[in-house]
Amino acid sequence: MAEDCIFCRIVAGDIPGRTVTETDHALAFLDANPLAPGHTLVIPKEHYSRLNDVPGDEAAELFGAVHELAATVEEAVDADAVSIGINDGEAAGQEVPHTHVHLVPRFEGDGGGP
Ligand code: DGP
Repeated sequence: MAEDCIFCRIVAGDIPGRTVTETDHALAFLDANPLAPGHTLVIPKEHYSRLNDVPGDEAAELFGAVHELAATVEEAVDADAVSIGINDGEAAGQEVPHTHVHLVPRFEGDGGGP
């Protein structure tokens, strides 16, 4: 755990996160600043800054959770599609340096996305 990491603090239960689901090594919770209703973040529970820092087995679990959740998140808010993305590094727009996958429900004509 990184003491000053907001996502590590959510994993630890120190600050509230609206959990969607969790596995041994991955946690999914609702984004506090959603681009659309149901915007979900999926993170490794361990602190890794960038995707490439995540060990392969934990990355497989992370993307297994993404795979399972994509349709669930879409259906939960009656969306038409879902955008799945990672801002991997500051220059890519990563603001929270604990790697995370965005699942953003999309609606016909919404013009949005990560
Ligand atoms: P990115 O720019 O890819 O690093 O996205 C960071 C996302 O994290 C952004 O959509 C807002 C979200 N976020 C930031 N702080 C918190 C928080 O304390 N709780 C939750 N649930 N989401 C947060």
